[in-house]
Amino acid sequence: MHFPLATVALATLATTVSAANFQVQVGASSQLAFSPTSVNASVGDTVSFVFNPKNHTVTQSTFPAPCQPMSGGVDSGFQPVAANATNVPSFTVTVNATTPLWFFCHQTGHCEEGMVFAINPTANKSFESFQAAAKASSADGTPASTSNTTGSGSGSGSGSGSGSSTSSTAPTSSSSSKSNGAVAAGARAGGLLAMVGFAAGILL
Ligand SMILES: *[C@@H]1O[C@H](CO)[C@@H](O)[C@H](O)[C@H]1NC(C)=O
Ligand SMILES: *[C@@H]1O[C@H](CO)[C@@H](O)[C@H](O)[C@H]1NC(C)=O
Ligand SMILES: *[C@@H]1O[C@H](CO)[C@@H](O)[C@H](O)[C@H]1NC(C)=O
Ligand SMILES: *[C@@H]1O[C@H](CO)[C@@H](O)[C@H](O)[C@H]1NC(C)=O
Ligand SMILES: *[C@@H]1O[C@H](CO)[C@@H](O)[C@H](O)[C@H]1NC(C)=O
Ligand SMILES: *[C@@H]1O[C@H](CO)[C@@H](O)[C@H](O)[C@H]1NC(C)=O
Ligand SMILES: [Cu+2]
Repeated sequence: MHFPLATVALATLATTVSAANFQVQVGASSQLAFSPTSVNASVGDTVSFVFNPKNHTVTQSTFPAPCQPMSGGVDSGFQPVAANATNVPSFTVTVNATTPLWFFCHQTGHCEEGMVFAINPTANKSFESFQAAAKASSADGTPASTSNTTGSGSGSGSGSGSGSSTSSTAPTSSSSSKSNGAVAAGARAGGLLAMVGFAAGILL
C-alpha cells in the first residue's frame, strides 16, 4: 500500500530475472571475433548478438563442422553495418537446450580466422577445440578432419554435395520465433531488456 511502485517493480523482476539475457558483440573493434566467445546459459535464457560495423552473420553450425551451416539451424543472415552507423542491428536466440550450441560468422574467411561462438561448451567439446577446428577448415568451410581417402568421405552430414554453400540457408526463417529444437530465433529483445533495465532502475 505504501510502496505500490516498488511492488510493481518486484513483480516485473520476478517474471523477467528467471530468464537471463546475454549480450554478445559481433565484430567489436573491427576484430573478427565474438565477445564474449561463449556463454553458459539455461533453457529459456536469451542471447542477443549485436552487430558491429562490417558485414557479419551469426549462423548455427555443429561441433564437427564449425564453418558449415547446420541444416535447419538458426541464421541471422548478413548484417551489413556502416562504419559510422549509430543504430546497429541485433539478433536474439532463445536457448532451448542444455546441450552445447555452436555458431560461426558466415562471411567469407571469417570462420577460418576463428570467428566462432559457443553456448554451453563442455570440457570435452570446448570452445578452444571448436575454434581450433574452425581455423583448420579449408576456405570453403570443409572440416579439416574430413577424410579424403577412399570410403564414404562425405564427412559431416551437412550435405551440400557439390561444395558450394553460397546462399545463407534459412529454411526455417530466422525472423520467426521458432526453429530447430535447439534454439529459437527472434528479431529483437529490446522490450525485455528495457523492462529489466526499468525495474532495476527503480530498485537501485
Ligand atoms: C562456464 O562454465 C564452466 C564450467 O563451470 C566454466 O569453466 C566456464 O568458465 C564458464 N564460462 C563462462 C563464459 O562463464
Ligand atoms: C555482405 O556480405 C555478403 C556475402 O559476402 C554479400 O553478398 C553482401 O553483398 C554484403 N553486403 C554488403 C552491403 O556489403
Ligand atoms: C556515413 O558515411 C557515409 C559514407 O561516408 C555517408 O554517406 C553517410 O551520410 C554517413 N552517415 C552518417 C549518419 O553520418
Ligand atoms: C570426455 O572425454 C573423455 C576422454 O575421451 C571420456 O573418457 C569421457 O567419458 C568424456 N566425457 C563425456 C561427458 O563425454
Ligand atoms: C582431397 O583430394 C583431392 C584430390 O585428390 C585434393 O585436390 C584435395 O585437396 C583433397 N582435400 C583434402 C581436404 O585433403
Ligand atoms: C525447443 O523449440 C522447439 C521449436 O520451437 C520445440 O519443438 C522444442 O520442443 C523445444 N524444446 C524444449 C526443450 O523446449
Ligand atoms: Cu564476420
